[in-house]
Amino acid sequence: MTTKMMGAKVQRVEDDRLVRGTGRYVDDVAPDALHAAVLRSPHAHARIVSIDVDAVLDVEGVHAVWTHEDLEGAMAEPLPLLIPHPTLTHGRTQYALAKDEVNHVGEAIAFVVADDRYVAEDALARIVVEYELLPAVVGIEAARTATHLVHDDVPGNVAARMEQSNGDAAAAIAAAPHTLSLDLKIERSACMPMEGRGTVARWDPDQNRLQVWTSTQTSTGVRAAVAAKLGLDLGQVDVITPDVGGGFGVKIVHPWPEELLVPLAAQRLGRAVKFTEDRREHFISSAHERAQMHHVEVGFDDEGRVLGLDVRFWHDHGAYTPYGLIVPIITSTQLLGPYKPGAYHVQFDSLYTNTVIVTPYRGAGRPQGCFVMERTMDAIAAELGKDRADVRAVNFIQPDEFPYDQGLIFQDGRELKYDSGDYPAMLAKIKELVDWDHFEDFRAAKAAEGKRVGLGLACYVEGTGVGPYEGAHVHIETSGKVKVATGLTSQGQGHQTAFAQIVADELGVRFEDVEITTGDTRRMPYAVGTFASRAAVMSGSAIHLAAKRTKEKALRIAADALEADVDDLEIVDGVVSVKGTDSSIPLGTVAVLSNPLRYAFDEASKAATQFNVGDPTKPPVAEDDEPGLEGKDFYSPPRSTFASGMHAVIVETDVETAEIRILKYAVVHDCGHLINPMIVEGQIHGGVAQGVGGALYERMAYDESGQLLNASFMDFLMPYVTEVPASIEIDHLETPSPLNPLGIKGAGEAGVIPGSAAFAAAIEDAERLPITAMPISPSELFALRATHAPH
Ligand code: MCN
Repeated sequence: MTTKMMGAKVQRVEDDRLVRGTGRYVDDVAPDALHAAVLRSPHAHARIVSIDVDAVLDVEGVHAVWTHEDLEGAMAEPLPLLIPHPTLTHGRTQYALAKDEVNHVGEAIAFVVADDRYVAEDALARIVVEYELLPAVVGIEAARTATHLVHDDVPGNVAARMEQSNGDAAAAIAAAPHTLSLDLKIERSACMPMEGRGTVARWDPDQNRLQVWTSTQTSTGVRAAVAAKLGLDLGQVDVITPDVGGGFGVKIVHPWPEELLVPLAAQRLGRAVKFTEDRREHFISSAHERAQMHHVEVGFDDEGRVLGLDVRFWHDHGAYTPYGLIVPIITSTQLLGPYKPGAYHVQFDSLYTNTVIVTPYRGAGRPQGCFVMERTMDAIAAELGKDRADVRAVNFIQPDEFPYDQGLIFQDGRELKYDSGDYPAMLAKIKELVDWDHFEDFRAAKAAEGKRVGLGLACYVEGTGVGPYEGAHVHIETSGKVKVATGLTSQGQGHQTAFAQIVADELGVRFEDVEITTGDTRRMPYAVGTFASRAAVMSGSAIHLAAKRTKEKALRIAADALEADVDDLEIVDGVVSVKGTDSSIPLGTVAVLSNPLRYAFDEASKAATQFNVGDPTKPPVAEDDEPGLEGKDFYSPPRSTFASGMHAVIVETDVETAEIRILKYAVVHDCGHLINPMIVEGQIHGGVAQGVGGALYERMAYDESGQLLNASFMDFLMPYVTEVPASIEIDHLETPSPLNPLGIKGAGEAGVIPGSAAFAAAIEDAERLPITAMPISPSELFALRATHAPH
């Protein structure tokens, strides 16, 4: 019997290659390419009076220098606004190269192509730009006062105001026996993939075709943007995404100016052209996220049951809104987590500031929402003197209440309806992992040693597997090897392994015989992309369906060859056989038979032999089938599926230095049926590391003039292996999703979501001080101690 692969802890097939340094990234492509470099604004807000590029043209080795004036047609128009929303009345996007005005330090102004990067950078230094400086709007407070405007025609710096409600929250709060209000803040941060952005393009003048290699989360998105902006047919553009050294959201197609300028340069110059982002560019000209301020009003009963919840928040959107309102909408809808408040009202303002644009960063608005909801739960427990886990439990949606409708509209425009989950069971598991009920004994023992410890808990849900669709193509070769293509891309999630597991199970072939290709529009031109923890649900389901289709075809052809009934056949280890007999045929031979060249199967030698005189009245393959042993299918979900999780952390806060040490980190996670628990746990580890960064270290330190003061790894504190918990205890719960054939939910972002909420709770528990803003550093904790009496 073939071993069942779904659910097995299979070692990732991609790692050997990547760890040995034989991965192939965009920068490895086309070593003969010309190099591009970008002149970026040194000012946060300025009008461009003039740009003089004359001195550049004399530089030896320079092939092109462009400003906005050199762009034509659609390239001279602003970049697309990807996800428009009716409430986004003042959406703005940047130009590929700034026209008239710059709105953040790092905005692209001029583009140089030269023999190499050194020449290109030297050439940039010769460009003279005259600026008229304008006042910079930095931070949410400055944006709200609207003393100065980022965009002249956007009153109050408000890109959009949006509200949603389920019930009358104000009335419920007014009538509640207890009320509280909280002000909560999360600072701006960003993802830092090891590989920055990068694009290479080559124009083939004979075929009028463009080939683009780009480090992206969506090859098809780049293809569509490049074709539209350069006035080409989709069929003239191939986008290939080789290995990607991390994306974490920043590589979802924007498209980035360089992803358009590089192909244009390749087309205009007839040479391969390359752009590779450096780390400083990543800080000042890619994207950030997280910065939000929230005001919460909550009304609750004696048990801590939330009767009414009103959340007002302000989202720092940076200089432009390429992604519409996706991040604050996610906060506003997924903030509710596993809970069912009696009534809920939420309103947010999305504000422009003269800082780097905001696009989704792993978790995308959920870490903020989770922070708000979980701080609220802790505040309720403190107010009532109740156990923090008990307060959560009385607010949980119960297992028999699914599907549960939160009465809101999700970011995909569909109803916010949770499909499945078991939050009470999850709470029981996480309590066990950290010995919740005996924590006071632990605290007392530590106190006796003069140490201060605290325990924090945070719960969340995550809408995953968002549509509209993903597809897959499965092809069985005559060798019996199975080649599978799906259009979304991989940034390190282990798709080649997990998807091969799905194929091996469905087709009955050996895992080793399956090869997965992602992110190549030549193989799969129709696809959406890898973001929003959607690959497992979307491509996983499509691959399963395509494999099923291919298997059915294989069985039809094999039945013909073996003169057996399809229902009597089975495929094990890549061999089709008549159950209970020794009559069999390898899948590779079935592939041979599927060829219209009309082969015959020789039962004695178990080989396919070609003959030319077969019965011309008989179809080459089984009735109604197309030739070739392959199958294609697409999967489109009815709505998102809701994964969930709970994290608990135990910290020690140094009594003298306020240093925060992690003593234990535990996770219970439910992403439905697990394809590969080892991969999911790896995803959780990575997410927790980013959660630790967001809670304790990472923030973008802008000064008042809009200069980013810590735009390097010397100054921006990312947790190293020394700061991440050495061991993270993980337990799984599997409540299958009824929305897809494999019963899976996404897992890619889960680890990061509750980080700030859990650490804030643990530090508050250790210190008996209100923690209302994250991240928190030892010096900030130290200062808090000085200004607050412990509660
Ligand atoms: N998986 C599984 N069983 C499940 C669910 C998922 O075995 N029930 C596996 C999947 O097969 C896949 C991995 O877990 O190999 C993550 O699956 P999924 O939740 O579908 O997430 P995506 O593959 O769509 O990845 C996107 C997600 C996001 S949104 C960000 S941001 C992120 C993340 O993945 N960026 C990453 N994880 C990352 N990991 C790496 N190494 N690099 C990034 O840039």
